[in-house]
Amino acid sequence: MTFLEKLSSNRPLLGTIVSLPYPELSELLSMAGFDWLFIDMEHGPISIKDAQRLLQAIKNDCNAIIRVAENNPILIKQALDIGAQGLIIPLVNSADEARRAVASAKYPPIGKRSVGIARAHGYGSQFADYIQKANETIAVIIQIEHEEGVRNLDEILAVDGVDGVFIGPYDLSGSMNKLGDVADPAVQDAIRAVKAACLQKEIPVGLFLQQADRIEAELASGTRFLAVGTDTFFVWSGAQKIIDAFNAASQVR
Ligand code: 3PY
Ligand code: MG
Repeated sequence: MTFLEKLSSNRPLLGTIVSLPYPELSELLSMAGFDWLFIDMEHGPISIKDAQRLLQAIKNDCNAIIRVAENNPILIKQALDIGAQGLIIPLVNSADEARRAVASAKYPPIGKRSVGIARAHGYGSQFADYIQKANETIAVIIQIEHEEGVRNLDEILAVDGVDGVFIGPYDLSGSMNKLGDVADPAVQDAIRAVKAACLQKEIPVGLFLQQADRIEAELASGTRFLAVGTDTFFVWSGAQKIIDAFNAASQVR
């Protein structure tokens, strides 16, 4: 199933962020059972070649969605050409920016994506099939993560071709002068407003959570797709548990 097909079903989707350029990580996390992987090319050291290797290693029915470094047609076409099933475009603050994101992701006549031959096209062997279906099968997810984007939300959500909204709580907190304080009531109010607008317009809304404790509340409030944790957080938190257990045991002795 494509990510877009999963998004249009009623089942909530669980993803996680891959921030390091090791195919073993995307292989392992896809085998673990995540519905989708958020391959992060905005922050961290993943190059386009690394991202292709990450995509090639994915197993099972797990979809690769790439967050590009910025709303830029070159970065967007490269991410799609290596075979991403969807895009997350950071910091979309206006309807014009949303239109630019959609135009970069769609082939003519809808958009301006230029045509090449790459992994997405079976290196040429599935070219005709891919270019015929791409506009309908690729998910364009925009990030609302700035108070300007929240202010312009209605006009952004009216843009044709926006398949989903992914809220970035951390950048949103920064734009509101509360950097890192995602639990701040004003930040939470803004998040609620974005969710409410998306729910009302039946646009799937997603969110990043650092930890699992808020998953239930998020699903109850209508969040349809989650990215929970990051590869580095899994290593760090797993290591921390062992260190804590060791420290507790060695104090007892
Ligand atoms: C943010 O919190 O700013 C994000 O972009 C999370 O993915
Ligand atoms: Mg962000």
